[in-house]
Amino acid sequence: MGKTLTQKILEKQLVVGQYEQGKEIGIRIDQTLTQDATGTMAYLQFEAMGLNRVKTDLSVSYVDHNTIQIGFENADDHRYLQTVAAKYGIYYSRAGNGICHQVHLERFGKPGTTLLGSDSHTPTGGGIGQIAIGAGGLDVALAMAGEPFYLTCPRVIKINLTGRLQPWVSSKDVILKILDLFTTKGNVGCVFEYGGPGIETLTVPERATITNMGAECGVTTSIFPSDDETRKFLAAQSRENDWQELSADPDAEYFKIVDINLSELVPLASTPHSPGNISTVKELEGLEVNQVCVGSCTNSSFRDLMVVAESLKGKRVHPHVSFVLAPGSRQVVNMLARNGSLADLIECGVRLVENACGFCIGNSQSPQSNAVSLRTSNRNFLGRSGTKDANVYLVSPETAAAAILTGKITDPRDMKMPYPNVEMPDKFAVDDSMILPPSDNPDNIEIYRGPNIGEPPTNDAMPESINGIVTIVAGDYTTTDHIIPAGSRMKYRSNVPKYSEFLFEVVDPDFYHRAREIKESGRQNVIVGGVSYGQGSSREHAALCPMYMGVRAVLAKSFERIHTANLINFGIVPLTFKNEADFATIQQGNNLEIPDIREKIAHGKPLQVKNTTQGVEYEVEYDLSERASEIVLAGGMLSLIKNKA
Ligand code: MIC
Ligand code: SF4
Repeated sequence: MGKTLTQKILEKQLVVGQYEQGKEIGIRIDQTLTQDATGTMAYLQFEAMGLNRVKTDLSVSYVDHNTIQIGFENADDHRYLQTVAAKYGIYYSRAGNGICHQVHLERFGKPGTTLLGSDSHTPTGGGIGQIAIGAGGLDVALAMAGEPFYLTCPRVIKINLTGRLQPWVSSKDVILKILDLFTTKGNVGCVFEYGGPGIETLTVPERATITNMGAECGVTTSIFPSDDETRKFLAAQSRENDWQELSADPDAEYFKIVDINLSELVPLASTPHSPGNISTVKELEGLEVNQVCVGSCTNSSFRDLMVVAESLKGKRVHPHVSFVLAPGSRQVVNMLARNGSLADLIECGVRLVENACGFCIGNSQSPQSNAVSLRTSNRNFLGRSGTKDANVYLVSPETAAAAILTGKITDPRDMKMPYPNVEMPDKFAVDDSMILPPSDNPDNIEIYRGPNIGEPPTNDAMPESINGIVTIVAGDYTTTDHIIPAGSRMKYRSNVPKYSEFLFEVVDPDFYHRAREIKESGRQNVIVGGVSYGQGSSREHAALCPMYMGVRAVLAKSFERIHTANLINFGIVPLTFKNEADFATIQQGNNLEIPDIREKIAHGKPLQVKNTTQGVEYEVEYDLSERASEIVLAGGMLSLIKNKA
């Protein structure tokens, strides 16, 4: 039987276990990336491991999230990151150089290798034929220390592309179609592997848009073969030597095959407040738009911004629309400047902002109250834009361009404009001067630590029994943006006690006070969640801050992959209801006892939960490998490492 591309790469990298669907495996990681918002904690954890240098082939530290710099905290963190990178053998991409995923694709991504990134959109690298996976910062720190990365050996789903995209329909519409088919839940442990004749019609940046936003389906990663298009892209980035041809065997067996005919796709949009709520643009037509934001790691390539620039050339932004553009990288903006498109955009009335995450993470450009905001980014969770009652729609650059001109949601195919034919350049404007290599004299580097940097907190071992209180009953699809907001709060990422004050701020601003009271009374906090708990980002603070507040268990209907791993890494046990109907019996403030939890997890025995307030008792389940049980019982990975030392 032939092999999928995923299997070929994972088998090559396998260091623990056997390639068997559903089993835990450990793989060697070739490359890592971090960004500043998750990176400070990741490097503090790396430092705590006591190594002199990273053990990966390549590690890159990007600064792209917290670049607004209101107050000293962000700039101090950047300086910390720069000195750590210089000392430990890490490349440092300075603020202003661009968004980690875009820059990594341009300058470092290598077909056939593995990349682990402390950001959930790391699968962008799948566009170039890399197995690129998002993870919590601690897992990335461990990978930098040469440890294997553990994952569930995936079920590989083939997405078979046929046909060709029609004018004004683009790769964003492909991934929105996939979100429509697969939704944001139920895909844990899967990989989307693309194939079929349609892939030849897509360039690497278009493929990367698709693999980037596969993250919203909750898959482990997404990957395209490495073919002649990949070679051309790498050659245009002056990196043809990094190319190798890679594809699945023709007789590879897949868990499932889903066909998508590109020729039949139409412009689509995610409607508020989930990337999985899909409508056609036609269905939304006429809705007045207040803001259009173009950029983010999903849609900020040269191709995407050229489509927008060409569509707007010689025209003016609609008077009711605020048009914001955040280019993906310095390379992209440089090329737009050189070919005159930047001037076209400025003439049109763009509000040009830094090459960074910016609006996408809600640290700037929050729209007005009740706004309709069209964005080319990948997440429209409640409150993420910084304006809680805003309605954010996720669209393609083409649909964004139409709304910039008309002030309404408009099907771009009806604009009666010629479709911009953007050719991929033979040579991109390569200039790595904003990527600083590590120091040749690491001993001379002193690490800078501003007052915002605290020690990463650790946890105590799991108690014999849990005698806890339900601090919150969170609903279905609770995302990490609900658990701990980013935006203007993100500057406290290096200061866990302070950042913890904002836990569940968007949905329940009193959470912190209740949790503190319970913790101070010597009881444990227990979080109860619905379906797909922990969707979205990789931010480990969604586990680290609850841990700091004394949360010991999360009991949910189901969990998403990265968040589960983060909970385990910080000594919080993820439990699921054996019978989902038991969820309805729990209320905030109930006493929950889990007797003999230590002993039972250690021996893999079933766990009983007693709700002594409601007088009910039932079984809950957990799916922990031997390795994961050991971590949870020790009180998290750092405690385990300390115990072993
Ligand atoms: C996001 O898009 O939500 C983020 C901000 O990039 C996060 C990482 C973070 O919270 O720092 C992600 O996607 O993992
Ligand atoms: Fe940055 Fe947004 Fe991409 Fe996250 S999704 S890495 S915040 S651009």
